[in-house]
Amino acid sequence: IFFGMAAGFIVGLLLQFLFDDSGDFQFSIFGFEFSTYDIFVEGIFSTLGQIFIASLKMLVVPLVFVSLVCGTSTLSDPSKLGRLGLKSVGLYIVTTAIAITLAMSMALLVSPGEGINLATETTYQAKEAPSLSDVIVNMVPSNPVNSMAQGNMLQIIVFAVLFGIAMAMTGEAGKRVSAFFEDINTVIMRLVTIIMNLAPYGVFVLMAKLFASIGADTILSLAKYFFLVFGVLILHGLLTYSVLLKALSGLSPLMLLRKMRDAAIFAFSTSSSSATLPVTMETARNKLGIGNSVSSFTLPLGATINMDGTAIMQGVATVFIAQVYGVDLSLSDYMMVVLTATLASIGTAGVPGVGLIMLAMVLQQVNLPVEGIALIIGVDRLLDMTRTAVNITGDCMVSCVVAKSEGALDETVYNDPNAGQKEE
Ligand code: DAS
Repeated sequence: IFFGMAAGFIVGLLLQFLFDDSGDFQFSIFGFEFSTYDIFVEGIFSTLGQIFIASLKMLVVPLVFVSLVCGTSTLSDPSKLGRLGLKSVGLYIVTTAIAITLAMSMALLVSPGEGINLATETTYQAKEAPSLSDVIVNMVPSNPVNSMAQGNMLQIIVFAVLFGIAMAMTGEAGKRVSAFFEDINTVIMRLVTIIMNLAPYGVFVLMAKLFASIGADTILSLAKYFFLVFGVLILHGLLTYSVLLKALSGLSPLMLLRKMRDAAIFAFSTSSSSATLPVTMETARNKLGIGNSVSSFTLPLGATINMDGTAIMQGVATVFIAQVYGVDLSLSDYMMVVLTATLASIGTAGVPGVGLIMLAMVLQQVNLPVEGIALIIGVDRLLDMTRTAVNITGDCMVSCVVAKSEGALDETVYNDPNAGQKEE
């Protein structure tokens, strides 16, 4: 997968160089105008990339529902579910709050927005975000089939947990249904590994398409903002998670980072936590030794509500936009940003670009001009890829801590550097 990513990056830059300097090669067949750029980048790479992402997303709803039903029904006592919920949601909120506080402090140190007065001709139309009470009411699925059809992750999680608890309480019938779901789960995990075999090619086309089309000049004009977000993401992903994992579970941080490589590359190339979920769950189970009863709950939940990387972008972007528009934020404004961004991440699913919608909410909260988002949209795609990789790493770090505390982590698997590698 790594070589697929590297090859895509090189081919993408080559295509960008080829097209930029020698201009696009136009030709017509039977009166139809064609251009090599359209055929290669917009045509082949884009289409194959979309097929790859769609094939990953195809598995998300069945995998989350079935593995969560299995995970919940095998819980010895439902009260364990309450503990799981409290521990995971609690840790997710804490890591997100740390992330955005770190981001804003670094931004205030570096002040990326100073001296920039980019005129923004385009305005950004903010989408209204649900209030917290709406989010809670919306968690209960009025029609579970519809929730699955729409891919409403929180509703699927609620229905699967209730269904699993009911199964655990239904004696013989429940045991038969549970065995049936276990078999389906095995088949779906097999599907995940089949699709993962396509990964090198899928990652290649996604990277080639991106690096053939991203404008290098956009990055230069926002270099300070771009590299500050990138730097805080790496700092949080490597340092914060390592300190928390070591302190809360005693597990080796290096082993976690080493085993997250494939899932992180998936997240980086797809920019979607939910599309990466099948790979994250396969990693948790086969490489980190996390029991299904924990990972089937904490990972889908994490992909939906835990977005530390996104919170980091929001922290830096808020300071950046305040500085560009010459607005001085007070300490209470910064506290409001931490609270809003932490709660905002609970209400939005893990899909590409959701970070910008949440950023609009945060900016509105502190009366900053939402159109400031137009300043950073140009470089957001690359940052989205990096922060999605941080998002899922945070999900796995918390899952390890929770699993260890619940005695549901197999440390021989966790400490085995080759665990979960495909049989040679
Ligand atoms: N791409 C989002 C995710 O899937 C993160 C974001 O948009 O910031 O996690």
